[in-house]
Amino acid sequence: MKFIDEVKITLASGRGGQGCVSYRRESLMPRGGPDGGDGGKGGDVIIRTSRHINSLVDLRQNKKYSAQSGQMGSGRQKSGQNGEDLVLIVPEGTIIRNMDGEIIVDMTGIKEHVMLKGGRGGKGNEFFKSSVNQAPDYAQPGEDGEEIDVKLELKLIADVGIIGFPNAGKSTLISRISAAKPKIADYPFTTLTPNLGVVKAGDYSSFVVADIPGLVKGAHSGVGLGIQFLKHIERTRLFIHLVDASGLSGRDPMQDFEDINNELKMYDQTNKDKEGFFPLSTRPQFVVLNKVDTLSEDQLVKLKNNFKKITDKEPMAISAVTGKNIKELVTELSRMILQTEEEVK
Ligand SMILES: Nc1nc2c(ncn2[C@@H]2O[C@H](COP(=O)(O)OP(=O)(O)OP(=O)(O)O)[C@@H](O)[C@H]2O)c(=O)[nH]1
Ligand SMILES: [Mg+2]
Repeated sequence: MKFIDEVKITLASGRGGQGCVSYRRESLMPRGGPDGGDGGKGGDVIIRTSRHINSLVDLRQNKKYSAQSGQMGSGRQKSGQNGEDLVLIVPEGTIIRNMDGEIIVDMTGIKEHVMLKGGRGGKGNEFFKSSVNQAPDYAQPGEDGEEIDVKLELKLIADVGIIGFPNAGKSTLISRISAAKPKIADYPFTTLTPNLGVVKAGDYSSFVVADIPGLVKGAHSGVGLGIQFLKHIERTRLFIHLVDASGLSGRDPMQDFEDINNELKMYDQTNKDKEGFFPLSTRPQFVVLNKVDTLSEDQLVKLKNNFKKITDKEPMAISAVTGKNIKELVTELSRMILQTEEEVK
Protein backbone atom coordinates (compact mmCIF):
# COMPACT_ATOMS: atom_id res chain seq x y z
CA MET A 1 0.00 0.00 0.00
CA LYS A 2 1.69 3.19 -1.07
CA PHE A 3 0.64 6.18 0.92
CA ILE A 4 3.90 7.98 0.55
CA ASP A 5 4.82 10.25 -2.30
CA GLU A 6 8.55 10.18 -2.85
CA VAL A 7 11.02 11.98 -5.07
CA LYS A 8 14.81 11.93 -5.27
CA ILE A 9 16.57 15.06 -6.43
CA THR A 10 19.94 16.79 -6.34
CA LEU A 11 20.13 20.30 -4.91
CA ALA A 12 22.98 22.68 -5.57
CA SER A 13 23.62 26.17 -4.24
CA GLY A 14 25.36 28.73 -6.42
CA ARG A 15 29.09 29.23 -6.67
CA GLY A 16 30.49 32.57 -5.53
CA GLY A 17 31.63 34.93 -8.28
CA GLN A 18 35.33 35.42 -8.94
CA GLY A 19 36.96 38.57 -7.51
CA CYS A 20 38.33 40.95 -10.12
CA VAL A 21 41.87 42.15 -10.78
CA SER A 22 41.76 45.66 -12.20
CA TYR A 23 43.53 49.03 -11.92
CA ARG A 24 42.15 52.48 -12.14
CA ARG A 25 42.75 54.08 -15.49
CA GLU A 26 42.07 57.73 -15.75
CA SER A 27 43.64 60.27 -18.02
CA LEU A 28 45.60 61.99 -15.27
CA MET A 29 46.43 58.78 -13.46
CA PRO A 30 48.04 56.37 -15.94
CA ARG A 31 48.89 53.85 -13.24
CA GLY A 32 46.09 54.11 -10.73
CA GLY A 33 45.64 51.84 -7.76
CA PRO A 34 43.84 48.50 -7.74
CA ASP A 35 40.04 48.73 -8.08
CA GLY A 36 38.90 45.14 -8.74
CA GLY A 37 35.53 44.48 -7.10
CA ASP A 38 34.38 41.39 -5.22
CA GLY A 39 32.49 38.54 -6.81
CA GLY A 40 28.80 38.18 -5.96
CA LYS A 41 27.53 35.55 -3.54
CA GLY A 42 26.08 32.35 -4.95
CA GLY A 43 22.34 31.77 -4.46
CA ASP A 44 21.06 29.68 -1.54
CA VAL A 45 18.74 26.72 -1.85
CA ILE A 46 15.66 27.46 0.21
CA ILE A 47 12.79 25.12 0.95
CA ARG A 48 9.46 26.82 1.52
CA THR A 49 6.13 25.25 2.39
CA SER A 50 2.75 26.03 0.89
CA ARG A 51 -0.69 24.95 1.94
CA HIS A 52 -1.80 25.12 -1.64
CA ILE A 53 0.08 22.13 -2.92
CA ASN A 54 -0.36 18.65 -1.62
CA SER A 55 1.99 16.43 -3.53
CA LEU A 56 5.54 16.27 -4.81
CA VAL A 57 4.47 15.65 -8.37
CA ASP A 58 5.83 18.97 -9.69
CA LEU A 59 9.33 18.18 -8.45
CA ARG A 60 9.51 15.20 -10.75
CA GLN A 61 10.12 17.49 -13.71
CA ASN A 62 13.85 17.78 -13.06
CA LYS A 63 16.53 15.63 -11.46
CA LYS A 64 18.65 18.55 -10.36
CA TYR A 65 17.71 21.96 -8.99
CA SER A 66 20.45 24.60 -8.84
CA ALA A 67 20.61 28.13 -7.52
CA GLN A 68 22.40 30.72 -9.65
CA SER A 69 26.11 31.44 -9.32
CA GLY A 70 27.34 34.86 -8.29
CA GLN A 71 28.77 37.06 -11.03
CA MET A 72 32.36 38.17 -11.33
CA GLY A 73 33.42 41.42 -9.80
CA SER A 74 34.58 44.16 -12.16
CA GLY A 75 36.68 47.28 -12.24
CA ARG A 76 35.89 50.50 -10.40
CA GLN A 77 35.23 48.45 -7.29
CA LYS A 78 32.05 47.07 -8.73
CA SER A 79 30.85 43.94 -6.99
CA GLY A 80 29.39 41.15 -9.06
CA GLN A 81 25.68 40.51 -8.72
CA ASN A 82 24.58 37.90 -6.22
CA GLY A 83 23.20 34.70 -7.70
CA GLU A 84 19.46 34.26 -7.34
CA ASP A 85 18.28 31.89 -4.62
CA LEU A 86 16.50 28.76 -5.66
CA VAL A 87 13.22 28.42 -3.81
CA LEU A 88 11.58 25.00 -3.85
CA ILE A 89 7.97 25.00 -2.79
CA VAL A 90 6.84 21.83 -1.07
CA PRO A 91 3.68 20.78 0.71
CA GLU A 92 3.52 21.18 4.48
CA GLY A 93 4.68 18.02 6.16
CA THR A 94 7.33 17.12 3.58
CA ILE A 95 10.25 15.28 5.12
CA ILE A 96 13.69 15.69 3.60
CA ARG A 97 16.24 12.95 4.12
CA ASN A 98 19.77 12.31 2.97
CA MET A 99 20.56 9.18 0.98
CA ASP A 100 21.28 7.27 4.18
CA GLY A 101 17.71 7.91 5.21
CA GLU A 102 18.55 10.35 8.00
CA ILE A 103 16.14 13.25 8.38
CA ILE A 104 17.71 16.58 7.45
CA VAL A 105 14.57 18.56 8.03
CA ASP A 106 10.91 17.85 8.66
CA MET A 107 8.92 20.70 7.14
CA THR A 108 5.94 20.19 9.44
CA GLY A 109 5.09 23.58 10.88
CA ILE A 110 8.12 25.21 9.23
CA LYS A 111 7.65 28.04 6.73
CA GLU A 112 11.12 28.22 5.32
CA HIS A 113 14.41 26.41 5.67
CA VAL A 114 17.77 27.34 4.16
CA MET A 115 18.99 24.03 2.89
CA LEU A 116 22.27 25.03 1.26
CA LYS A 117 24.21 28.27 1.48
CA GLY A 118 25.57 29.77 -1.68
CA GLY A 119 29.35 30.18 -1.96
CA ARG A 120 30.90 33.49 -0.92
CA GLY A 121 32.11 35.77 -3.65
CA GLY A 122 35.91 36.12 -4.00
CA LYS A 123 37.53 39.37 -2.95
CA GLY A 124 38.74 41.63 -5.72
CA ASN A 125 42.31 42.94 -5.76
CA GLU A 126 41.25 46.24 -4.25
CA PHE A 127 40.68 44.37 -0.98
CA PHE A 128 44.30 43.19 -0.82
CA LYS A 129 45.84 46.61 -1.19
CA SER A 130 48.11 47.42 1.75
CA SER A 131 51.06 49.64 2.59
CA VAL A 132 53.47 46.90 1.54
CA ASN A 133 51.59 45.89 -1.59
CA GLN A 134 49.94 48.81 -3.26
CA ALA A 135 49.18 47.01 -6.49
CA PRO A 136 48.24 43.39 -5.74
CA ASP A 137 47.77 41.50 -8.99
CA TYR A 138 45.61 38.77 -7.60
CA ALA A 139 42.04 38.26 -6.48
CA GLN A 140 40.17 35.42 -4.77
CA PRO A 141 38.20 32.84 -6.69
CA GLY A 142 34.60 32.49 -5.59
CA GLU A 143 33.79 29.80 -3.05
CA ASP A 144 32.18 26.63 -4.39
CA GLY A 145 28.49 26.08 -3.81
CA GLU A 146 27.27 22.98 -2.01
CA GLU A 147 25.54 20.00 -3.53
CA ILE A 148 23.48 17.28 -1.93
CA ASP A 149 21.30 14.36 -3.01
CA VAL A 150 18.08 14.25 -1.08
CA LYS A 151 14.92 12.25 -0.83
CA LEU A 152 11.69 14.14 -0.25
CA GLU A 153 8.77 12.26 1.11
CA LEU A 154 5.24 13.17 1.92
CA LYS A 155 2.52 11.22 3.57
CA LEU A 156 -0.35 11.56 1.17
CA ILE A 157 -3.68 12.63 2.54
CA ALA A 158 -6.47 11.96 0.11
CA ASP A 159 -8.66 14.89 -0.95
CA VAL A 160 -11.19 12.79 -2.79
CA GLY A 161 -12.47 9.32 -1.94
CA ILE A 162 -14.10 7.11 -4.56
CA ILE A 163 -16.99 5.10 -3.21
CA GLY A 164 -19.17 2.64 -5.03
CA PHE A 165 -20.09 -0.98 -5.50
CA PRO A 166 -17.46 -3.56 -6.41
CA ASN A 167 -16.89 -3.60 -10.17
CA ALA A 168 -18.23 -0.05 -10.62
CA GLY A 169 -14.90 0.87 -12.21
CA LYS A 170 -13.28 2.73 -9.31
CA SER A 171 -9.83 1.34 -10.00
CA THR A 172 -10.19 1.88 -13.73
CA LEU A 173 -11.03 5.50 -13.02
CA ILE A 174 -8.06 6.14 -10.74
CA SER A 175 -5.75 4.52 -13.28
CA ARG A 176 -7.15 6.92 -15.89
CA ILE A 177 -6.66 10.13 -13.95
CA SER A 178 -3.42 9.40 -12.09
CA ALA A 179 -0.27 7.33 -12.40
CA ALA A 180 -1.65 4.72 -9.99
CA LYS A 181 -1.69 1.20 -11.44
CA PRO A 182 -4.19 -0.77 -9.42
CA LYS A 183 -5.41 -4.20 -10.40
CA ILE A 184 -8.51 -4.04 -12.58
CA ALA A 185 -10.71 -7.05 -13.31
CA ASP A 186 -14.21 -8.03 -14.20
CA TYR A 187 -15.13 -9.48 -10.84
CA PRO A 188 -16.11 -7.96 -7.51
CA PHE A 189 -13.54 -7.29 -4.79
CA THR A 190 -10.57 -6.96 -7.08
CA THR A 191 -9.27 -4.16 -4.90
CA LEU A 192 -8.39 -5.43 -1.45
CA THR A 193 -6.48 -2.47 -0.10
CA PRO A 194 -6.84 1.24 -0.89
CA ASN A 195 -4.89 2.84 -3.76
CA LEU A 196 -3.89 6.46 -3.83
CA GLY A 197 -3.19 8.48 -6.93
CA VAL A 198 -2.02 12.04 -7.49
CA VAL A 199 -4.10 13.82 -10.12
CA LYS A 200 -2.56 16.77 -11.92
CA ALA A 201 -5.22 19.38 -12.51
CA GLY A 202 -3.25 22.09 -14.23
CA ASP A 203 0.26 23.45 -14.23
CA TYR A 204 0.39 24.21 -10.55
CA SER A 205 -2.26 22.19 -8.87
CA SER A 206 -2.87 18.60 -8.03
CA PHE A 207 -5.01 16.59 -5.71
CA VAL A 208 -4.99 13.11 -4.25
CA VAL A 209 -7.65 10.53 -4.93
CA ALA A 210 -8.22 7.33 -2.96
CA ASP A 211 -9.74 4.21 -4.46
CA ILE A 212 -11.04 1.93 -1.74
CA PRO A 213 -12.46 -1.58 -1.93
CA GLY A 214 -16.08 -1.69 -3.05
CA LEU A 215 -18.98 -1.55 -0.62
CA VAL A 216 -22.10 -3.68 -0.81
CA LYS A 217 -25.41 -3.64 0.93
CA GLY A 218 -24.92 -4.84 4.48
CA ALA A 219 -21.23 -3.84 4.55
CA HIS A 220 -21.77 -2.28 7.99
CA SER A 221 -22.57 -5.72 9.36
CA GLY A 222 -19.54 -7.27 7.68
CA VAL A 223 -20.95 -8.29 4.29
CA GLY A 224 -18.30 -8.33 1.56
CA LEU A 225 -15.12 -6.67 2.76
CA GLY A 226 -17.10 -4.63 5.23
CA ILE A 227 -16.80 -0.93 5.93
CA GLN A 228 -13.36 -1.04 7.54
CA PHE A 229 -11.82 0.81 4.60
CA LEU A 230 -14.03 3.82 5.01
CA LYS A 231 -11.65 5.03 7.69
CA HIS A 232 -9.13 5.72 4.93
CA ILE A 233 -11.41 8.30 3.41
CA GLU A 234 -12.72 9.82 6.61
CA ARG A 235 -10.59 12.89 6.07
CA THR A 236 -11.28 13.49 2.39
CA ARG A 237 -13.05 16.69 1.43
CA LEU A 238 -15.45 15.03 -0.94
CA PHE A 239 -16.48 11.75 -2.45
CA ILE A 240 -16.91 10.62 -5.97
CA HIS A 241 -19.90 8.35 -5.76
CA LEU A 242 -19.24 6.11 -8.74
CA VAL A 243 -22.29 4.31 -10.04
CA ASP A 244 -22.17 1.44 -12.53
CA ALA A 245 -24.71 2.74 -15.05
CA SER A 246 -24.51 -0.31 -17.30
CA GLY A 247 -26.92 -2.51 -15.41
CA LEU A 248 -24.69 -5.42 -16.44
CA SER A 249 -24.41 -6.45 -12.80
CA GLY A 250 -28.13 -7.18 -12.77
CA ARG A 251 -28.59 -4.50 -10.11
CA ASP A 252 -30.33 -1.18 -10.47
CA PRO A 253 -28.03 1.88 -10.50
CA MET A 254 -30.47 3.98 -8.44
CA GLN A 255 -30.76 1.22 -5.85
CA ASP A 256 -26.96 0.87 -5.72
CA PHE A 257 -26.68 4.56 -5.02
CA GLU A 258 -29.15 4.37 -2.16
CA ASP A 259 -27.58 1.24 -0.71
CA ILE A 260 -24.16 2.83 -0.52
CA ASN A 261 -25.56 5.96 1.09
CA ASN A 262 -27.28 3.80 3.67
CA GLU A 263 -23.98 2.14 4.47
CA LEU A 264 -22.44 5.58 5.04
CA LYS A 265 -25.23 6.40 7.47
CA MET A 266 -24.64 3.16 9.33
CA TYR A 267 -20.94 3.91 9.50
CA ASP A 268 -21.69 7.34 10.96
CA GLN A 269 -23.99 5.78 13.50
CA THR A 270 -21.22 3.45 14.69
CA ASN A 271 -18.55 6.13 14.81
CA LYS A 272 -20.41 9.22 15.92
CA ASP A 273 -18.85 9.25 19.38
CA LYS A 274 -15.29 8.96 18.14
CA GLU A 275 -13.27 12.08 18.86
CA GLY A 276 -12.84 14.32 15.82
CA PHE A 277 -15.11 12.21 13.67
CA PHE A 278 -16.73 13.89 10.66
CA PRO A 279 -19.81 12.12 9.39
CA LEU A 280 -19.48 10.59 5.95
CA SER A 281 -23.12 10.67 4.95
CA THR A 282 -23.12 14.47 4.83
CA ARG A 283 -19.81 14.77 2.95
CA PRO A 284 -20.27 16.47 -0.43
CA GLN A 285 -20.77 13.82 -3.08
CA PHE A 286 -20.09 14.13 -6.74
CA VAL A 287 -22.32 11.60 -8.43
CA VAL A 288 -20.64 10.06 -11.45
CA LEU A 289 -22.26 7.51 -13.73
CA ASN A 290 -19.65 5.18 -15.17
CA LYS A 291 -19.72 2.75 -18.12
CA VAL A 292 -22.06 5.00 -20.08
CA ASP A 293 -20.46 3.58 -23.25
CA THR A 294 -22.84 0.66 -22.74
CA LEU A 295 -25.97 2.83 -22.78
CA SER A 296 -27.98 4.33 -25.61
CA GLU A 297 -28.50 8.08 -25.58
CA ASP A 298 -32.11 7.60 -24.47
CA GLN A 299 -31.20 5.33 -21.61
CA LEU A 300 -28.59 7.79 -20.44
CA VAL A 301 -30.93 10.78 -20.50
CA LYS A 302 -33.49 8.85 -18.52
CA LEU A 303 -31.00 7.70 -15.93
CA LYS A 304 -29.54 11.18 -15.55
CA ASN A 305 -33.00 12.61 -14.98
CA ASN A 306 -33.80 10.01 -12.38
CA PHE A 307 -30.66 10.90 -10.48
CA LYS A 308 -31.34 14.58 -10.81
CA LYS A 309 -34.68 14.07 -9.10
CA ILE A 310 -33.07 12.68 -5.96
CA THR A 311 -29.82 14.66 -5.86
CA ASP A 312 -30.91 18.01 -7.34
CA LYS A 313 -27.90 18.02 -9.57
CA GLU A 314 -27.28 16.36 -12.88
CA PRO A 315 -24.76 13.56 -12.45
CA MET A 316 -21.71 13.50 -14.66
CA ALA A 317 -21.65 10.67 -17.19
CA ILE A 318 -18.28 9.13 -17.95
CA SER A 319 -16.65 6.10 -19.38
CA ALA A 320 -13.47 5.20 -17.58
CA VAL A 321 -12.70 2.82 -20.45
CA THR A 322 -13.21 5.08 -23.47
CA GLY A 323 -12.15 8.24 -21.62
CA LYS A 324 -15.41 10.05 -22.23
CA ASN A 325 -15.74 13.15 -19.98
CA ILE A 326 -12.66 12.24 -17.98
CA LYS A 327 -11.03 15.62 -18.54
CA GLU A 328 -14.23 17.37 -17.58
CA LEU A 329 -14.40 15.24 -14.45
CA VAL A 330 -10.90 16.30 -13.36
CA THR A 331 -11.70 19.96 -14.00
CA GLU A 332 -14.91 19.76 -12.02
CA LEU A 333 -13.21 17.94 -9.16
CA SER A 334 -10.48 20.53 -8.82
CA ARG A 335 -13.11 23.25 -8.88
CA MET A 336 -15.03 21.51 -6.10
CA ILE A 337 -11.88 21.04 -4.03
CA LEU A 338 -11.05 24.73 -4.34
CA GLN A 339 -14.55 25.52 -3.25
CA THR A 340 -14.29 23.36 -0.13
CA GLU A 341 -10.95 25.04 0.61
CA GLU A 342 -12.63 28.43 0.48
CA GLU A 343 -15.31 27.20 2.84
CA VAL A 344 -12.72 25.99 5.33
CA LYS A 345 -10.95 29.40 5.37
N1 LIG B 1 -17.73 -0.91 -20.52
C1 LIG B 1 -17.08 -0.38 -19.51
N2 LIG B 1 -16.44 -1.16 -18.63
C2 LIG B 1 -15.78 -0.59 -17.62
C3 LIG B 1 -15.71 0.82 -17.47
N3 LIG B 1 -14.97 1.09 -16.36
C4 LIG B 1 -14.60 -0.08 -15.85
N4 LIG B 1 -15.06 -1.11 -16.60
C5 LIG B 1 -14.86 -2.54 -16.38
O1 LIG B 1 -15.45 -2.93 -15.15
C6 LIG B 1 -14.69 -3.94 -14.52
C7 LIG B 1 -14.39 -3.58 -13.10
O2 LIG B 1 -13.49 -2.50 -13.07
P1 LIG B 1 -12.62 -2.14 -11.79
O3 LIG B 1 -11.98 -0.84 -12.08
O4 LIG B 1 -11.75 -3.27 -11.40
O5 LIG B 1 -13.77 -1.94 -10.73
P2 LIG B 1 -13.67 -1.58 -9.18
O6 LIG B 1 -14.79 -0.65 -8.87
O7 LIG B 1 -12.32 -1.12 -8.84
O8 LIG B 1 -13.97 -2.99 -8.52
P3 LIG B 1 -13.51 -3.59 -7.08
O9 LIG B 1 -12.05 -3.33 -6.94
O10 LIG B 1 -13.81 -5.02 -7.20
O11 LIG B 1 -14.32 -2.89 -6.06
C8 LIG B 1 -13.46 -4.16 -15.38
O12 LIG B 1 -13.68 -5.25 -16.21
C9 LIG B 1 -13.38 -2.89 -16.19
O13 LIG B 1 -12.75 -3.05 -17.44
C10 LIG B 1 -16.38 1.62 -18.44
O14 LIG B 1 -16.37 2.86 -18.42
N5 LIG B 1 -17.04 0.98 -19.43
MG1 LIG C 1 -10.92 -1.91 -7.70
